[in-house]
Amino acid sequence: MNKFYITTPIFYLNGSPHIGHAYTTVAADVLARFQRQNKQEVFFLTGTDEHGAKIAKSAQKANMEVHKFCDKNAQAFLKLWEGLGISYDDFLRTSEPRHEEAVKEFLNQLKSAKTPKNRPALYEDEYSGLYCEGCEAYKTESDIENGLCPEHKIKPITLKERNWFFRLLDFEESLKKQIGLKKMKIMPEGRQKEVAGFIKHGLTDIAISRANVPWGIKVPFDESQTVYVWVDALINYLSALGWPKSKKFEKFWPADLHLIGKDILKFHAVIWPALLMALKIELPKSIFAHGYFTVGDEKMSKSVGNVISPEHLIKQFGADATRYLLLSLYPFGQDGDITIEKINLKYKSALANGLGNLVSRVLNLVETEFEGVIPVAVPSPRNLKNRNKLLENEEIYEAIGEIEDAVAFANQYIEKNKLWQIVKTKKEEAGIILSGLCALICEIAKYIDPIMPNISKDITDRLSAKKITKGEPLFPIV
Ligand code: ME8
Repeated sequence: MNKFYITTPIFYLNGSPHIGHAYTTVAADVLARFQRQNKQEVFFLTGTDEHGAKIAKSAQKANMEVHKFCDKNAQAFLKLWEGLGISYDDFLRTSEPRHEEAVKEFLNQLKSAKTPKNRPALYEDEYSGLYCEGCEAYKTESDIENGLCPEHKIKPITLKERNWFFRLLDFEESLKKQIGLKKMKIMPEGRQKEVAGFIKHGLTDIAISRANVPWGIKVPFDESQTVYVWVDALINYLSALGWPKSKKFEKFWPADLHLIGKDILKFHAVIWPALLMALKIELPKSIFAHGYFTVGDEKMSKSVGNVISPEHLIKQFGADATRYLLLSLYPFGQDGDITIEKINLKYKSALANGLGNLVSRVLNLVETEFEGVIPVAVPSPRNLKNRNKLLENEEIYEAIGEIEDAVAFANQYIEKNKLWQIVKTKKEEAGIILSGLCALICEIAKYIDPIMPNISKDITDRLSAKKITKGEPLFPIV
C-alpha cells in the first residue's frame, strides 16, 4: 500500500472560518477521499495557526484572554469541518505542546546547521524595515502601494529590532536546482515560473525571530525572542507527524501534496524548502497553489458587505451540495469570481434539475413501470473513465465537468426518446434503456463519491434496494 500525505494551510485564528478556508479544505478533502478510494494510506492534515501579533491583538480587541480566544475560534473551525464532512486525520493547533516541542527542536538544529556555502544558517542582526501584521510578513517599499499593504489595506508598522536571521540567500542555487529538476513539483503550470521569479528577484535573508511578540514560541537559545510566526506555522507539517523521530514521520514524510492558496506560495515554495534543506530533510513532493476568488469582482470583506458564509451555504444547500458548488464554479488553480446568485443558479441547473432530476425520473419509471426492479443487466451507455487521471492532477473542476456532461447526455436522451411514453408502448425496449440509465447513474454515484460522499451513498442505496422507489428529491428546491 502506498502512502499519501496531504496538507492544507493552517488557518489564522483571528476570526471565524470563511468560505476561502472552506474552499481549500473541501478540495483537499476531495483529493484525500479519492486517494483512500484508490487504496492509498492517506494522512490528511489541517489545523490552525494561533501565534503572533495579529492574533494577540484580535484577542485583545475581543476582550478575551488569548488562549480562550483561540479555543473559541478553533472550535468554530472544527464545527465547520464537521458540517462539511471533512475527513481529516489530524487537526493541529500550533499552541499545542507537541508542536512547541518540534519547533524548539527545529530551531536548535537550525542553530547548528550550515548553508550550502558552509556558513552558519543563522546569524544575529538588526532588522530595520516594514512589517505588515495582516500578512505577518516583512515588506519592502516596493511591496507597498500608497503607503498601505495592498492585500490588507493597512499601514505596515516600522520595526527596528534585533533578530535571528536565516541565510536564505545562500540557498539560491540549491533552490534553483531543485525547482529545475522538478523534484519538488510546483503546480499548476505557471506557478513554477512565479517561484523562479521570486528566487531571481526577491531573495533576501529573513528574520526568523521577533522581539516584543510575547504570544509565540520562545527561541530555545534566546528567550528574549519568539519564533517568527511563519516559521512556527510551516513546521506544523513536521510536528503533526511527530518529527524528529516517530514511525508516522518515517512513514508519511515527505508530504505528497501541500495544497495552498496562491497568496502563500513564496512561503511554501521558497522559504520552506530552504529551511528543510538546511536541516537535510527531504523536500515535499509537490505544492499546488490554487487561485483566489473574488465575490462580485471585489475582495470578500465585511466592509464591502459581500461575505458569503459557509454556514449559510450548508444550511441552504446541504453539506454535499456546498462541497460540489464551491468546486464547480471555476477551474481549480485559476482565479474566479463567485456570487450567491451564481451559486444558486448552479445548484438549480447542475444539481436540482440536473443530477437530482435524472435520478428521480429514472427511479420513478423503475418503481412505477417495473415494480421497482431493474429489468435487465446492461452496461452503461457512457463510460466515465477519466476520473482517476483528472483527480490525480487536481483537475477537480474538469472531473465535475465530466459528471455534468454525462448527466446532460442522460437527461437529453430521456427527453429525445420520450422514455415516459415508450415505456407504455414498447415496454421491452424501454426496459433496456432504463437499465442502461441505471448503470450510468451507478457509475456517476461512484464517480462523485469523493465530492459528495453522502449523496453518492444515497444514490447507491436507492439503486441497490430490493424494491427501488423514487424517494425524496436529492436536491430539493427551497
Ligand atoms: O495564510 N479564495 O492563513 P489564512 C481562495 N496561517 N482561497 C482563499 C481565499 C480566497 N478568496 N481566502 C483565503 C495563512 N483562502 C497562514 C497559513 S500555512 C503553514 C500558514 C484560503 O487564514 C487559501 O488557502 O490567511 C489561502 O492560502 C488561505 O486561505 C489563507 O489562510
